[in-house]
Amino acid sequence: MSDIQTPEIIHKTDAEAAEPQLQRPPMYRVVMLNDDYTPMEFVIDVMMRFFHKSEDTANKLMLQIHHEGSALCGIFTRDIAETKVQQVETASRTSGHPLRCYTERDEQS
Ligand code: TYC
Repeated sequence: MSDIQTPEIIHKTDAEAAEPQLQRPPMYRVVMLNDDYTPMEFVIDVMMRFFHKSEDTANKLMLQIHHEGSALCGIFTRDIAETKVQQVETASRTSGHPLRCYTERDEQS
């Protein structure tokens, strides 16, 4: 027997090679911030319009932001998260309010 070590070659079957390499996309959290000026009703409306929250959930989230400073509105793919931030900020500025939210990578997903 020869001492020469040959590298191990791993062959994939045709079926394995044809398998799509599926990976979940990175996900992004949209977090809304408190401020002293945006009316509570406007925040509730934004939660319902852009994040599809029920009135009850929207009200609870608004109060959470008001008391704690911020709350999670939803977790989305990057493009959708960035679009939500744009939609909220455009609607807020158009109505003359300083409401802000931001997006951050969700490390859990
Ligand atoms: N703090 C605001 C007020 O007292 C209400 C508010 C709640 C503003 C949530 C922003 O994301 C917010 N009118």
